Amino acid sequence: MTTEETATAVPPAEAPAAEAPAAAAPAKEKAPKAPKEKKEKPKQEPKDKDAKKSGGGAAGGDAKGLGLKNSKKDNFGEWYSELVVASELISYYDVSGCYILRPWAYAMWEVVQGWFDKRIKALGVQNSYFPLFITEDVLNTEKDHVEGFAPEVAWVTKYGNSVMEKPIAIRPTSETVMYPYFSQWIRSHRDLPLRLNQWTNVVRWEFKYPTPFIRSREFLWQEGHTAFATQAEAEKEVHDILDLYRGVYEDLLAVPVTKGKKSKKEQFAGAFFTTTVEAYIPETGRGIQGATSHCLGQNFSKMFDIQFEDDDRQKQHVWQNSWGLTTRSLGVMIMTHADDKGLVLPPRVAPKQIVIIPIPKGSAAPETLQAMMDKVDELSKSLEAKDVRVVTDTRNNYTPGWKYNHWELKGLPLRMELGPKDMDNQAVMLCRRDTGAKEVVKWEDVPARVPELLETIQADMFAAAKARTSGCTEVCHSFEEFMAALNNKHMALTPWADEEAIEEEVKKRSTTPDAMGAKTLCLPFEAPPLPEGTKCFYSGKPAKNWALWGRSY
Ligand code: 87F
Repeated sequence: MTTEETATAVPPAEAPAAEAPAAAAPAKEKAPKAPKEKKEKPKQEPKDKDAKKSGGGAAGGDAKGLGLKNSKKDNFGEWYSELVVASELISYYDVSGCYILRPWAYAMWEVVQGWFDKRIKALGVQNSYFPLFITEDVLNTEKDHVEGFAPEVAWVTKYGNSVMEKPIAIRPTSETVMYPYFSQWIRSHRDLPLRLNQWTNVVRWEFKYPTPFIRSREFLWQEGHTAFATQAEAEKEVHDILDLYRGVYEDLLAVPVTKGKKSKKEQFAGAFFTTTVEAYIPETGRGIQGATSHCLGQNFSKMFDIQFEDDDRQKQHVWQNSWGLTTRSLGVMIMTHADDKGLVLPPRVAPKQIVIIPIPKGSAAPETLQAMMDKVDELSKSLEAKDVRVVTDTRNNYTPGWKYNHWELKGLPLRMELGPKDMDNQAVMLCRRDTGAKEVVKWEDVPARVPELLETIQADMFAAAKARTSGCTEVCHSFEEFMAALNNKHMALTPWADEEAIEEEVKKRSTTPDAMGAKTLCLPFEAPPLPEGTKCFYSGKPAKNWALWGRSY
């Protein structure tokens, strides 16, 4: 059991809360263009109010008892910045574009890691670790592909007071780090497939406006790098991994994504082809790349001389893939589900899935109080035995109302209340974070009902997000329809003749004084039929496939 307990006794619901203990926030937080973190301080509740009705006021909240000052609908950017700090996911840091992932955020990253790691190992991938630093010479082996990215590479140029003889790059990605060793380790077909992954940080000195999780100069990710004897094996893996990425988003984070291929213009320059999962944020009307799985073909094996001897003793270049998923996934999940009261976490990724809050009467006799506390303990243990992640909040210096707001801000999928009436009825009240729906459950039914309800919440959150995204995707057959969809903050699904020059033109023509141009997010693998004679929405030429377009992050 995890408990937020600071003392054994619980305060009466109708008594004003005592002064809060100091919150963990440091005194000074530099947050360039972002809200300052506030010290957590429980609001005092009126004496005569029932705890269930009173607002309390969450950490960083306002007097009305709402979790956040900004609203998701009216000022999305400010809402998001305020949310990630108030819910204790992020602290701003004095290097611009870098953020501290606090335990609440890191615990979710660990869930994502655990989910994905288990599955790639089942496919035969092994974890390893390669160094953070890259010499200039090695980075330049891949010059053609690095060129476009060069402005983002960070360099170490000094140690102590001395200037480095040769500056050393900090990895923005590890192709150039790993592939020289692939070349050494792969000799014969018996050394294949070689399938490595690493969980690391990377640094890309971006100049676009940074956003916690979504775009930061240092971020956490996994990068998979694999080598095969045949194209068929490599291509199979590209799709296996892409489906795992879909699983991370849809099955774990309850975020709908579209699987597809990147257009030639949008794919990784070093790739033979790039596949992607694309998500969408309705409030901003922008698509966002969730993760990518590349088939590199033999491009890198030719550059890095990675060859094997086949059965006939013939030398052949290996087929390679690379694939990556970052902490951005958490940002997309947060943006998708959170509301004006705070985070709304899908049960499967929530570090804690249910909070149990006792609500004793102020006048309760010590035995009555003890009986309630014993029940909290018993219920908690019975849920933990079912692998439910439980926290009990028996702190006596916060009122129940304040606690409700606090745990709503943190996004716990369920709250369990246990008051004097519930004790009499041998029941608890369960309250859903996603819908606010409440239900009374008998004590004996709790261990079965809670896990079932958590799965229902998970499914309902995904279904709701999927319905929102589907409602924001418009099939367009002309540029006029296309612009109307974009201006409606929607994505456009169009028949497409797949011409790079046209994609450039569409981007330019869809750029307005206050909105960026649209690009292809992907050519979806699942799309409506494309009857013979269907014309490209822009050029009028015969369409080759469907393209999903949108303004994007
Ligand atoms: C930034 C600086 C230098 C992206 C960069 O997508 C190089 C690069 O190569 C760079 N930003 N990329 C492409 C990364 C390709 C690939 N690497 C492995 C992935 C997935 C994981």
